[in-house]
Amino acid sequence: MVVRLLCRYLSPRRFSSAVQAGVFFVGLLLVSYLVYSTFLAPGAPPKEVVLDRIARAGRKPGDAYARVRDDTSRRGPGEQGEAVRLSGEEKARGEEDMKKWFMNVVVSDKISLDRSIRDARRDECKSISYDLSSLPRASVVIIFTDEAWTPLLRTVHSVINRSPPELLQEVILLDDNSQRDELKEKLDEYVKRFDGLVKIVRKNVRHGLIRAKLAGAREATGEVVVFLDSHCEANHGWLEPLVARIAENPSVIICPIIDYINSKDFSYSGDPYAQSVGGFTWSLHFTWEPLSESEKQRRKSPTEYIRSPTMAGGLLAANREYFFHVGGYDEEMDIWGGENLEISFRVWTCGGSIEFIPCSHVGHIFRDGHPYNMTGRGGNKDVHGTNSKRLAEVWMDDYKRMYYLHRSDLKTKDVGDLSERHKLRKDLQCKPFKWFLDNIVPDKFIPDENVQEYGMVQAVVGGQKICLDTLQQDEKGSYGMGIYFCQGGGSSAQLISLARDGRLRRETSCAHGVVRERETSGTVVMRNCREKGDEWKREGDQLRHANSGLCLSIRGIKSGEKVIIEVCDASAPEQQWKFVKS
Ligand code: UD2
Ligand code: MN
Repeated sequence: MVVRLLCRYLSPRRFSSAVQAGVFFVGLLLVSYLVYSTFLAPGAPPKEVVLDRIARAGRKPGDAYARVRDDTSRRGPGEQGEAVRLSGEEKARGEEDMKKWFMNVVVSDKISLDRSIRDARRDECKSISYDLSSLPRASVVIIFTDEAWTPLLRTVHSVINRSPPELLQEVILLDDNSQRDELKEKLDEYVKRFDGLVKIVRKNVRHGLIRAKLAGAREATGEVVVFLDSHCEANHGWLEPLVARIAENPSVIICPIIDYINSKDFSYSGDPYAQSVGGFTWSLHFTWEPLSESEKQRRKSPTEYIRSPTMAGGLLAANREYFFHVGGYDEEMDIWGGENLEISFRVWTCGGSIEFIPCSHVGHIFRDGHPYNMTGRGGNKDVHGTNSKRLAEVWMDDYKRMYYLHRSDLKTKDVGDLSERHKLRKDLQCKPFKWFLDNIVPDKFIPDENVQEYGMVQAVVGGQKICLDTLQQDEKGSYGMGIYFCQGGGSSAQLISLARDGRLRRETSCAHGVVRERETSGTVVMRNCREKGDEWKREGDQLRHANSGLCLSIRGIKSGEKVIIEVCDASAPEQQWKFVKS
């Protein structure tokens, strides 16, 4: 019966022309082949996968891979970006993982590689429509060295699941000399399911993440190159706004908003209203800073890009030609660190810009340590330091002195040949670092410029030189300012400025006088200068705290203890302070 019906249906008389018949039969063959290869062939994937493949048949590589559409009804460990809690023996194994991997791999292994996560975008982003056919295609480069299996593959799955096929040229897995067998043996087999969309490039010499990114970008064929760390999850609609912005302006280097994936329980937290931008410290570390007033004013809509002075480093997208035109990365930087500030200073001063795209979100597992060997070439145990010296020497002009305040040990250190990077800077006719300071980070405090006084703040009592000193307290939080024997040699723990505005401060922390009610002396607490910071006045050699009227003093305190403020006494040697250079 079925056969008879089929024969009748397929009878040539039904076609008005031979061409139509031909098209029909070719189509039928294709569909039968797909049905066979997917349903009947060994290891056939599930039905949804097959239907999706059929729907996409005959298009670009990888299109036959079923992209899992996020499903708010998905349930299971970690679905919807929820935390996974372990107990018993698994919990113990998970805790071991934290020491080895700095992430809980037991938890990761329990979560589907296609897990659902909540859309982290604000509503205004969701209603933007993109003309996919006219946007450039992107190569997504994921670099890794001995990454754990499931976090690495979840990165790949999330990229493929949440990128429109029209925009995804390829995914390049750049293996930076991993040693684990599963990464060497099983990965090639695994990625076959992506039907040519995922390429593996292996380096049999450890490159370090900077050269690894360059190597990945050199393999890329898309007009846009996107870099990701190997423990990310791309969020809904992450790719469209990135490529759209690059299409609009090819000389921008842009970053998605980096959402937080907890390394212990893998919960995903996205902030739709995230408004932080990148900054830096003079010791050349990356910092998060609040959005400046001027940038708030400039932006016309909450979906518009945010100009950022620097970037965190891992997650970025660029027009591939522009990326290389503007100098890629410094090939001589090793293993980890420094390249993110280098590319930031370079792009801004050489005519481009760094932007964050609020409608693009990607989650990243922030780890407390590095699960791989951090030693660079020649046994270098200080790759961040030496990489940063390269950037300071090439891009910061005389302001490199600020870096050497923190790292005087590196002043004479050989960090390799810099001539190519100097030449790049000259060829691109990049602006001086001062331009960057004046125009891109006008609020950045420069401890020795435009200040009333700067140096070690020294009192001499009984022939002994005593200086204000941070006493190695963490400058990130607030802490009581101390005193210590003067160190000389430009020890950064003792360098303090009396700024134009009367604030007694360091790079980011400002001195507050703290006096309890009805008391006539108090302490000096350093807090982030974002909280306004008290005013201090010079009176002769005294330093008077304006609010309380008390003076900075070391009466009755020893080296290693906290400095005080007390009733001013112009004749007390404990209250006479000089800013000295060394
Ligand atoms: C941050 C960046 C990272 C990089 C680094 C500074 C984010 C989210 N991450 O550190 O991309 O800019 O700051 O240099 O902003 N890797 C290699 N070879 C190596 C070392 C690392 O391929 O020799 C890979 C590693 O597997 C990972 C990526 O490089 O995929 C970044 O390393 P990380 O995750 O340890 O760096 P992270 O996030 O602390
Ligand atoms: Mn990372």
